[in-house]
Amino acid sequence: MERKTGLILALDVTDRLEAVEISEKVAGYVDAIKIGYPLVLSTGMDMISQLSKFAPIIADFKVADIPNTNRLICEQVFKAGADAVIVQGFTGHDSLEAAVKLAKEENKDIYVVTEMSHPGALDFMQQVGEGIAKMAADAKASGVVAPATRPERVAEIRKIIGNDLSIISPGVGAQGGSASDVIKAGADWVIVGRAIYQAEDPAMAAKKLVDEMKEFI
Ligand code: O7E
Repeated sequence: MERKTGLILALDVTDRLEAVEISEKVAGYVDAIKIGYPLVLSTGMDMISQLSKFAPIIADFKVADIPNTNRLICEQVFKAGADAVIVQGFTGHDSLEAAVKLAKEENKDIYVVTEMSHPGALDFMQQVGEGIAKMAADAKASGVVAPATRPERVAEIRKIIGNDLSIISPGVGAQGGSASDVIKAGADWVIVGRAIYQAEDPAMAAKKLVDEMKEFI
C-alpha cells in the first residue's frame, strides 16, 4: 500500500448506495478503504470490487482459524478483488504463515491484529500483543494493527517490529484517539470510521485529518 495521505477509511455503513457515495467523496483523501462484516454481510462480496475503483480495499474479516481454513478464506477474499486481508494473530504462527504465504504468492498484503483499541482489549489481548507483533515480524506480514487509543503501545509495538512492517491504527475520533499523536508514536496510517462517514461533510472531515497528519508523515 502506498502512503500518500496516511488515512484509511473504515466504511462501516450497511447501505450500498451510501457506501458508494461516501467512497466517491473521500477517494482523494484516503490511501485505502477498509470494509468488513457490516457492509459485506448487508450488501455482498461484490461490494469489494465495486469500491476498488475508488481506492485499494482492505478486507477486515479478522480471520482467526486453522492454517488451511485461513488460506481458503484469504483465497476467496483476494479473488473478490481485495488488496489486503486483516487476520487475528492470537491463533498462532502456523495460521498466520498460511495467510502470509498465500498473500505473497498473489502480491497482496496481510495485516495482523495485535492489541485492539477498545477498553476490553485490556482483559486478555494486551498481555499477548507484543508477542503477536514479534510473530508478525518473523512471519514477514505486511504490517500490524495497533490501537490509536493507546499511542504508547503503538510506540512499544514499533520498537518490536522495526521499520520493515507498517502499523495501521484504528481508534481515532469516535474512540477518543488523536491522529497526529498516533502518527508521532510510530503509526503509518490511521483507520477512521464514524468521524468521517457520520460527518455532515465526509470529504471535509477526511481533509481535516489529512491536514492534521501532514507534517508528521
Ligand atoms: O471507531 P471508528 O468508527 O473510527 O471505527 C474504527 C474501525 O476500526 C472499525 O471498523 C473497527 O471495527 C476497527 N477496529 C477498531 O476500532 N479497533 C481495533 O482494535 C481494530 C479494528 C480493526 O479495524 O481491525 C482491523 C484493521
